[in-house]
Amino acid sequence: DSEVHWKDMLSLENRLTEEEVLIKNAARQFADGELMPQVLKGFREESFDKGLFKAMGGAGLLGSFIEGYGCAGASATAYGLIAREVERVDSAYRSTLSVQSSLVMNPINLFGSQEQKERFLPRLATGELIGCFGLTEPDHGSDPSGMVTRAVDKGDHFVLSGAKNWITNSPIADVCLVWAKTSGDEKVRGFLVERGMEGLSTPKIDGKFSLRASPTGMIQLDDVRVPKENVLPNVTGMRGPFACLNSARLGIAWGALGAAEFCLETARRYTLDRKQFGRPLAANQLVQFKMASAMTDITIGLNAVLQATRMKEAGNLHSNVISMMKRNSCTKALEIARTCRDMLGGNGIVDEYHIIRHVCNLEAVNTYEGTADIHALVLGRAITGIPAFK
Ligand code: TGC
Ligand code: FAD
Repeated sequence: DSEVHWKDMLSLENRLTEEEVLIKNAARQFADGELMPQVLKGFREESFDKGLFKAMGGAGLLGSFIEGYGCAGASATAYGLIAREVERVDSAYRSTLSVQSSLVMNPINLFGSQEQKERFLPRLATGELIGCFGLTEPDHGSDPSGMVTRAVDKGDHFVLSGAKNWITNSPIADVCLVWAKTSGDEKVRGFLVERGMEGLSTPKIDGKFSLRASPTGMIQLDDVRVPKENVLPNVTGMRGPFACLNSARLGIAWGALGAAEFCLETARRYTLDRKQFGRPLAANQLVQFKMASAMTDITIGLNAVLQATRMKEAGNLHSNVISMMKRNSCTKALEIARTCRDMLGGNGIVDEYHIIRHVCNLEAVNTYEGTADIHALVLGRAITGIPAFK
């Protein structure tokens, strides 16, 4: 029918496997049934129900691309489809999913010892444990390799000191994956810092106008003693955190377009129903033009990210492509959300219509995991060979 036609003009759905379609449908059902009913309260009151982790885990959404340890072992595309469905509701809930799956479970799976995998992965998969990822510091955001958080080798343990800033879910996390430089060799390593370790504190950042439905905080490390069995043994250098970001950024590239799809569908319904000057708003050329542009960006964007996740599955995806996808999806989604907000007039700024919430959220999504401009510079380096950020 015509509705399916305008929503999927390049037949993306036909290029999904049967399993991916099932996962997508299950994620949609979960997002509508479990997330949508609580999002207004979550955003208004900056509240987050920890039970959400267990619900996501129960639905098989956490670490979905990992084999074993209670995870689904599904494709990279399936992970993207889950992100798309969850972010239709709210970017903060997709953030929760991204951090737990790509930034905490993924590095433990890729770089952890067998003992670490068995100790952490099954409970992170069920949502019994909550993880967070500490890379950004107060003085190092876009340039994380300049980090100053240090780990001093004391024989059977390390002593960690420093601070991480802007950390999704740090205030409620049971385990914080902290990236720090070890004294002596000055190499970056990953440390699994557990709640209860002396000297660890995770204060919440207040006053956010974006991603209010998930807590963001700091990780403060005041001479925290971390046993050696909590160091990720199989990675050193920035390759560690960047491998995590490559996975998360691709999920965001799918997810942000999910938010844009929701905004377009809402604006379409609204402008078909609302009449001004005696006819539906949707009958105006200006309104149709805006919706045509939004639909074009969403369709092309989704098909591009599908191609990228298929390249990842085939093992030939370069991180420059991930930069292109992350930047394109986020800037386009933000622009679409703003335009759709405008099409709802006064109602566009009311949270019950949801679009203003997506606008506010997408501002942060456009900034975190590498800002839109930083990803442009990555592409600029690919084109010219000159790293402009150095
Ligand atoms: P530099 O820091 O000099 O690079 C060091 C080494 O890392 C390699 N590398 C990568 N490897 C794989 N994939 C990538 N995407 C990589 N990017 C860099 C690089 O090749 C080098 O290797 P080696 O062996 O030569 O030492 O970095 P660079 O000069 O290559 O890149 C600079 C820049 C600006 C691109 C990078 O620093 C960057 O991406 N900055 C943005 C910072 C960022 O994304 N932070 C994210 C924090 S986490 C977060 O925001 C979570 S929000 C989650 C949520 O709530 O959903
Ligand atoms: P800055 O690096 O100070 O950048 C400020 C501005 O300057 C930006 O517009 C940027 O594009 C521009 N800029 C910087 N360098 C250059 C340059 N060389 N040339 C041109 N322009 C430049 N981090 C984590 O580690 N874990 C998390 O879980 C996490 N969650 C987050 C959640 C939220 C809600 C937010 C807002 C951030 C989160 N972050 C997290 C941090 C995020 O990754 C950083 O905010 C981001 O990388 C940008 O760093 P910054 O905020 O320090 O900005």
